[in-house]
Amino acid sequence: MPSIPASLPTRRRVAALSLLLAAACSPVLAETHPGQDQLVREVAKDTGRDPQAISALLDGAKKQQSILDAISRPAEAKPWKDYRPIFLTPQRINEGIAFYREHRALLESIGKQYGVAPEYIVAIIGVETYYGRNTGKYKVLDALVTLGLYYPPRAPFFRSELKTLLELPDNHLAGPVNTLTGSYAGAQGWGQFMPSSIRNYGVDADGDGHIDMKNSLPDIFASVANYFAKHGWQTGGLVAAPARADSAARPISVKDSKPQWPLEQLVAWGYAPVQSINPGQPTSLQSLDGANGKEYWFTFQNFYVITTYNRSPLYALAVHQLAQAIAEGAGAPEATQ
Ligand SMILES: [Ca+2]
Repeated sequence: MPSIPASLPTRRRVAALSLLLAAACSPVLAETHPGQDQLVREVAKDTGRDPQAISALLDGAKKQQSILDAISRPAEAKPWKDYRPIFLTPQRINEGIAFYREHRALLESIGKQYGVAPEYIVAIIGVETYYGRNTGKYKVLDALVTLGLYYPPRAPFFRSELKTLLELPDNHLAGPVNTLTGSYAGAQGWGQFMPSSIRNYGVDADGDGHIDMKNSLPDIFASVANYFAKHGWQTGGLVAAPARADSAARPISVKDSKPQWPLEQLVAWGYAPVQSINPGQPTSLQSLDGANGKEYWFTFQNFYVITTYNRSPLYALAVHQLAQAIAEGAGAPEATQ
């Protein structure tokens, strides 16, 4: 509370004091969600928007138990042999090939512009949303309010995403904030971008002044390509390649998929490439339980980039294999691979 200058005449001091008291004593409206008022203050300060309008938006959001249940479920720890068949189905491959063919000109032009092989753009949206079919049924605002304000284990991350959502300019979203739908984690559109990814990597590729991750294919393709490019995708670089382990191969476990040895080091440890690869190529290794036993994969920078989209190496390998199948089926240009 600000102090009242002592130099004011008494009458005015009394008036000022009663005003302050009135402000202090006015009934505090209970917030709909814990921490809502503080969040509203922050968003209003950052954006200059009307706090009442921001608060009204949040008042309309609902904490949903189904979202808390979904995020609390133990992480799927499927082995590769059970994970791969979910994504590498004939239907998903064939639809990917048809999708690539249908949008070939746009995909290849955007792929070229960003230096990203277009089949990986298609594979990402194929794995994330089945080529835009399943973009999620949860209200994004409910998802981020629930996880940002009612789920302490991940609250810092999701509260920050909620704040970003509330601060995004209108022309970064597919519609009014309270109408958006997405995953239980608040990811939106064909590429399932979180609000911070829309802010940092979203692209208005069709030039209509609007980043629309749900209704504009140019925006969707370019945003995914831009995400990859900004995370270090190497144009024409390798993603993953099968390896053979000899019986004395040194067991390798890696913390993440960042390439950390020249290929020849892994060769010295007992892993041999099946195809010809530059011995100096920065490489990492994945050992997976495949349908026919142990599988070994050399992985490279572009594999690591896919894991920045989703940290699971199984996800990255599924995207890679789907991309390869689509490229082969659709006759993607080798120049961009
Ligand atoms: Ca646009």
